[in-house]
Amino acid sequence: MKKQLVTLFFTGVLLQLAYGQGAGKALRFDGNDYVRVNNSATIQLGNELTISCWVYFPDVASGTGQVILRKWISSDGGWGSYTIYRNPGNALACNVQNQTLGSYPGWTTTAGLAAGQWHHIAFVYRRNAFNSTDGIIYANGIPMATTFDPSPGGYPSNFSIEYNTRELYMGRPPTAFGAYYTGILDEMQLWNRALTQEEIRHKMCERQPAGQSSLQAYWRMDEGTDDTCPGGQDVCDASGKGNHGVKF
Ligand SMILES: [Ca+2]
Repeated sequence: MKKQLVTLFFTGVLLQLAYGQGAGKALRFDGNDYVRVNNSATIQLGNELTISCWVYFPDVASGTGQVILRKWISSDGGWGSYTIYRNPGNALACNVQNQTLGSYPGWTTTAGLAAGQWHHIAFVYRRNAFNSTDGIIYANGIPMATTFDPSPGGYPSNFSIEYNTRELYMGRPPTAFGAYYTGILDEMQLWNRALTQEEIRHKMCERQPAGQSSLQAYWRMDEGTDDTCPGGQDVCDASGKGNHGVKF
């Protein structure tokens, strides 16, 4: 599909210089760009998940939460199954939600990430104790200190992440709040299990083979040219699960 905006372009040199991982190109979001991925059973990650990617923030964010990634539940995106935000001060905020229960337990890092350099980030959630220990946010393989907010709806023992057929978006906020993401993303991975710290530290610098049973989506963002994925889509899923995305 031909939906490219000129403001959505590619970089790659920075990443190679910064980490030498040979990750090729990345996707830059200039504040009105986003990627849409249609729903599939494989991106409904269950109640145990890991979301990881490389980020580059050009500055220190001051405004309301920028959406790095969110799988929508409601039609306006006000509810989302799982979300990663870039918050003011370049703090990271992650949550999981159940709209029916009115529950959205979330974790926010107490420190922000430095602007002008690459970081590897990961959000690991495992429904287990129904308290703060169920979520961990890593930066560069190290767990960050977080504050936990069980939400006004609480984090009840019947909590289950709510999933439906709504799309997943990278960069796009809900209609009513938040902001478009400004920055670069690369090597976004969705797993339907909680990776260990050791796994995160190993995988952050290695290319993942396709066909791993728990790797549900893997956007390497190396395409450089639109319409090159199966179905004429733009952001190819290298997991083998077919969750290709379209740029807007
Ligand atoms: Ca890449």
